[in-house]
Amino acid sequence: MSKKLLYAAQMTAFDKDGNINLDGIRALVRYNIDVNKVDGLYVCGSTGEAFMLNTDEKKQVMKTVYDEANGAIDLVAQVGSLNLKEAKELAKFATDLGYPKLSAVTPFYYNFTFEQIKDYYNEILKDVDNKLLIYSIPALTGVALTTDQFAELFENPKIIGIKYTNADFYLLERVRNAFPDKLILSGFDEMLLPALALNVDGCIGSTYNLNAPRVREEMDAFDAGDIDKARQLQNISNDMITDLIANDIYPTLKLVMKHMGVDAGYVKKPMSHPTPEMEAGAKAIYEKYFK
Ligand code: SI3
Repeated sequence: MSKKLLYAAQMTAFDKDGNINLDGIRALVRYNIDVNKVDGLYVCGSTGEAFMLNTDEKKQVMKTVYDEANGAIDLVAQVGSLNLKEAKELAKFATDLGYPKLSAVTPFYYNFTFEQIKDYYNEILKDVDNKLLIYSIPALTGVALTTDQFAELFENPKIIGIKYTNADFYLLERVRNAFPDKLILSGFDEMLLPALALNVDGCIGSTYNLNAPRVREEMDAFDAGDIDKARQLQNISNDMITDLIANDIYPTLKLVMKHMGVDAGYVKKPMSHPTPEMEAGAKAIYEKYFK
């Protein structure tokens, strides 16, 4: 078994009208535990389409995942929101449920100053007894924290690490070396191998819902020093990720899951519902990489 941690980013199943489908969510959790054998799930993140959910829906997702996992794996609740009151409410909700870790995306859209970002994290954590991973995803938020800024955020002892979804490997090297005791989880699935080389603790990603066994093998090969094998496996994964992105990744993840026997339903609009071409593309991805 790999010493590196493998987390799938939990998807949210919806019906055609965009209502959450709790049975679909449960089925996804079961698959990740029983078949993918992940170490944990990242709940209500980008892959969970959480930025399109209302507060009550986020709570239902968190509770459903928590109940279905039943203590079998680690769980991280992403509670970040532009509505700080909501972020605090979700942090308390997830903590009271029993989530062992929280995460929060850096606040985006309004070009917040670093002082405001720092205040946001400290506020989220003020009234909860829990730990938190900073969710850093500059390509979507426009917020690119520096090593010094991470250091300032880590002054809060409840902030234990970073979900690092960033292609800046110079920064990753700086951050890894500056904070050897922090938990750093790589967020771009297609860049896992270079992130492993920089000594991340593991990974969180959307494509691990489908591809976890291959990724576990890659991390085991890396740990065993078999870099050629790890590179070959990353190459297959990246061919698959390229095909997923070309076919529209969010709906296609769900379409491929269906071929694996898990009905994950639909994505939520304004994301696209599947066209016949997309369905054919998903079938081809399943047959090429998973059969
Ligand atoms: O749910 C989450 O927040 C994630 O795990 C996000 C994760 O970093 C994914 N990024 C996005 C924007 O969805 C990746 O897993 C990504 O889908 C993958 O690397 C393909 O580009």
